[in-house]
Amino acid sequence: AKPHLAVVGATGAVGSVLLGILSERADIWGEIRLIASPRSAGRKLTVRGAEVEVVALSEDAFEGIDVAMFDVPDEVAAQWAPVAVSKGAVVVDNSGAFRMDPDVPLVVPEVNAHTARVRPRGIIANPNCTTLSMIVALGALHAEYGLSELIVSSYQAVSGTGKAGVDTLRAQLSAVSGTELGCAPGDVRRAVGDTLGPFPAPIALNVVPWAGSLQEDGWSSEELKIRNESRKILGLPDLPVTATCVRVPVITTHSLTVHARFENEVSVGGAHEILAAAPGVVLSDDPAVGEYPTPADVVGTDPTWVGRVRRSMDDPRALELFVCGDNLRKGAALNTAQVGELVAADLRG
Ligand code: 11C
Repeated sequence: AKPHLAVVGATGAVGSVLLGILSERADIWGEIRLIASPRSAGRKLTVRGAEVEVVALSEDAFEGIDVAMFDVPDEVAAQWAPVAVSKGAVVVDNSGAFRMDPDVPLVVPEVNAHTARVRPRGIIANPNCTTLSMIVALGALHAEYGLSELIVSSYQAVSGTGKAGVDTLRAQLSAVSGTELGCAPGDVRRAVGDTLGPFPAPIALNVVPWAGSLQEDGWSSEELKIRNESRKILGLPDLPVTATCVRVPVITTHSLTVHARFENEVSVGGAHEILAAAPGVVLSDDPAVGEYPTPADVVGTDPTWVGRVRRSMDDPRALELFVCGDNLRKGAALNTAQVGELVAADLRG
């Protein structure tokens, strides 16, 4: 029999992308039950071409469910994932609640699929979208060259903060469009007024060196997630990792510049071969004809796109890369769907 699936948080930004992805991929599921907060219960959403009524989150909602995909805030996942497990489901959780728990695997199928089989708590965690936007490409290079240090900067899209971020950018873009704003000190701030939404500074005509919450010594939570999650996924607990996270006026698709140092000497030709052959990666690297990935071209696609591959001028063991990934697809919903498929295969034995 086909396993039954629950999507918890079906009405959210990632949840709705997930329903689209489940409708496009091979149909391995029996029932797909849609679960959301009581306020969304009764709404009808389309999945696999059919309308399905959303049910309210409750213990009973997990009755008969084999796999539950969670796309909800950390505190909701922390409370309800164990409930789903107690009802017999394996949970694939896209929140930050369980990622660093040593008894919860943090899985990216192209990089560490084998870790999904050992899940003492019945929970598998899905990484943060910024980590996910680069890790498939890095995993492929690591497998060949042995990663020894990572320095990254992110250029993160506003949909990483959900609908509020997207609405804020759209509102601010209309406030500044067709004007001369952006050339005099303070004029963008005056134009956007108090419509900052989830951002600490204007996001239209601007870049903001901040994502997430303030942690010790001036680091942001997002920067620490990149460090901790990359180490766990790659199985390199002592890997030196430095990240600087920046929000940019892009709706969807995170980008990163990457300085990756390896145990062994690298070459651009070798890196090209590895990346071109890596499942889930597209190499787009011919600057002579303007070929490199940009969010405008990558949005809506599944792979991790890599361009601007260079060997560091002063270090024959280091590569510089520019990487883009759709933060709502591979960065969230697609990886969740892929991990769910691994679990389903496992359950079928
Ligand atoms: C952002 N990466 O772009 C964040 C959103 O830990 O899953 C995802 C936060 C998380 O703001």
